Amino acid sequence: MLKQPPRFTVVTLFPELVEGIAQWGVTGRAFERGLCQLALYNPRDYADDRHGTVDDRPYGGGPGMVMQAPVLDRTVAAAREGCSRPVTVLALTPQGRRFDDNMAREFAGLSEQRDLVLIAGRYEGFDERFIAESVDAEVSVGDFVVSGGELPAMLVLDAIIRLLPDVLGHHASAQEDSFAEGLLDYPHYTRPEVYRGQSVPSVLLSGNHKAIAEWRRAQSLHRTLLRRPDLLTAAELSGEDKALLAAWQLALPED
Ligand code: 9D3
Repeated sequence: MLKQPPRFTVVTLFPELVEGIAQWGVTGRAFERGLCQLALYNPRDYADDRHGTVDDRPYGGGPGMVMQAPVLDRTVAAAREGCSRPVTVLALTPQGRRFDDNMAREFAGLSEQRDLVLIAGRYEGFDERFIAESVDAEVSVGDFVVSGGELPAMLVLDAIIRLLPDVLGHHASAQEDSFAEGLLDYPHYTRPEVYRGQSVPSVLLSGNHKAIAEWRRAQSLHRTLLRRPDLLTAAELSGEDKALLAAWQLALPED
């Protein structure tokens, strides 16, 4: 049996905005190569009046509009029918579980068995009964406010698609391991060798591959210690890593 590629469905009032994920760059290539499929459903097409109404004023008053449950339920039902496997439905909301690398890996793995439907909202949000009725989990992409769920849905999809088998070449996927190790990247340089008085670190020109690997590891550790010390608790650290960090920590200002 030929394995079917994961199907990613996005429910959105702005399908043309989301389409870009299948048209550009690494994710575009993945769709082009048939490693995954994109389907787009517009709730406007499932409205029951001739104006294509999808929202209404909130019960209890207050600002903004709320996306109506019946039209969203009908749209998700149609999205399910477009899939040939069981479906997990995620709603992008500011109240959701915070998306991270672990969740991306969880959904990339899940996509071997199940198709994913992502619901992108506009206005103030969804009628809570739609979430109760049709949504398996709510996902947020971080503690900031954006104008709708489309960019969050694309961000989530991009992170998942990069992890699907064969999407990245062997070279790049080895690189990916360095993020899975939980450290920030080391600095990169290319030509010219001197730029506005700044030289490329000489070790990178030495041809000494062991020295280069050690320098890069130290740079990753140092930058993580200075910029994102919270990551160090979960990072995979060798004895040498820990010795370097301990030495640098002594020179760090206390807070
Ligand atoms: C006044 C309360 N606001 C909630 C924080 C209203 C509101 C603002 C923005 C409701 C929805 C939105 C649109 N945002 C999303 O749909 C969204 C989102 C986000 O704004 N931040 C982080 N992750 C996400 S996922 C979907």
